Amino acid sequence: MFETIVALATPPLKSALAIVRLSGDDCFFVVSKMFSKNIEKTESNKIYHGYIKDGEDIIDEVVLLAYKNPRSFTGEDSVEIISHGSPLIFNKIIKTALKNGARLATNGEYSARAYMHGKLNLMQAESINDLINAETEESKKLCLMALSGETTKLIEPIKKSIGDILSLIEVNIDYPEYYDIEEANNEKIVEICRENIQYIDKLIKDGIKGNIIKDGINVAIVGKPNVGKSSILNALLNENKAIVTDVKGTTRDVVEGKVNLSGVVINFFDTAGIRESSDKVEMIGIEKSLEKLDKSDLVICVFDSSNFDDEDKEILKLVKDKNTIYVYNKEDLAKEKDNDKLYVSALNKSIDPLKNEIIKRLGLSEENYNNPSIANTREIGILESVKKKLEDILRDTLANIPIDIINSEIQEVYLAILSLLGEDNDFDIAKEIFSRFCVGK
Ligand SMILES: Nc1nc2c(ncn2[C@@H]2O[C@H](COP(=O)(O)OP(=O)(O)OP(=O)(O)O)[C@@H](O)[C@H]2O)c(=O)[nH]1
Ligand SMILES: [Mg+2]
Repeated sequence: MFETIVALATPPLKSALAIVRLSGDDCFFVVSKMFSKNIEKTESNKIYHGYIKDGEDIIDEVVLLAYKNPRSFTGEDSVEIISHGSPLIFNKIIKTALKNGARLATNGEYSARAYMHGKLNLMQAESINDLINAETEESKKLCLMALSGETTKLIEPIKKSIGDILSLIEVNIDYPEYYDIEEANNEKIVEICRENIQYIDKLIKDGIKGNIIKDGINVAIVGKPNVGKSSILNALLNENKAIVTDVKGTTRDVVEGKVNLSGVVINFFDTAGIRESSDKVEMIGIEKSLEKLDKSDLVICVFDSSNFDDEDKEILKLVKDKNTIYVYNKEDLAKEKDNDKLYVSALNKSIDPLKNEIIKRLGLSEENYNNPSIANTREIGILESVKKKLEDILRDTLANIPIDIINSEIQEVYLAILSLLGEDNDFDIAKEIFSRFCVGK
């Protein structure tokens, strides 16, 4: 029995219209108690016009869309009430639905039900949340490919070949007397492992690129004091966001700003200048700089073109293991220039060489923007563990480990693939995923 749930599907703000959604086994019954028409006999999807009422009190004149199961988003009987967009009205509609037997939906419960009724697999359901959070057109496009099931198709060849080898081994273990069954010999397992490892490796690489398009990257701007880090942030954002002065140690707290470069959201973090200091506040700021430096995907390490000293050398040591772009600011003050170095002048807003270098470092191709990829962090994590398991199986098979041990390892791989799609009946993973959704979804 699926209880009838209710939630606001549109933002909780004043607007022209609002949509209140209901879904559940007795949804039409609940709605009929609060609508001017009885919709219980609705046999196919239908649009009604009428009044939402609390007893005899009319709350609003509405358009009501009734979806007869299974032809609804959730696969259950569902209703969308399109009312006027006043918070007084939609809150009253929700309260009346609760009074008549519905309960409030939890985060992502609509998508969870669509998943439980087989309307979406887990990868598709996850992409709904990603789609809602997409900040660029390019990111939206990738999420739509996932929602339409195109991304799922990338997993199918793995599922099929691992499933095939699994059943072959099981038949060989259970019915060793049937000689006409193709033997699951080691060479076959080795071949399938190798093929899948290679294929998954490409999926992971493409997925990481897709993930950059979908979620953007974090970039820390670091350097000694006064080299022009905050000026660079301001030039990149084209806005005077961070305070700029000629006093060393101006920036204390991390200042953030976002820019869309080539359809990728770049989150910049301007940090406090790093140097030996005894000032308590400045020291806390420097701690924060080091933290950001450590956690960023890319570091912009800034130097002053007119002065490079021991403090810069210390900073070079800090960034040496990071993915770093070295930038020489204050190009206008440079006495001589080196062809290999990247010069900018934040003061003159001459910052394009840095923007271009960031785009280059993203390493994205047309293919990454236009083809489906497994761009979700959870999904990439599963693929990485599957690849690792397949490498173990390959090693064990080559070492002639008994087939029943290999068999249980392959079973684990198969289960992991199912968990990608949410077909392993592990509703706990599903619960964790849906809890990140907003309520009306
Ligand atoms: N000539 C010149 N001056 C610049 C340039 N960029 C920044 N400055 C100046 O350098 C000084 C320091 O700039 P900031 O952006 O505050 O430097 P910062 O690295 O953020 O300094 P801290 O926050 O103290 O670590 C200011 O007086 C800026 O106007 C540039 O391209 N050319
Ligand atoms: Mg600063």
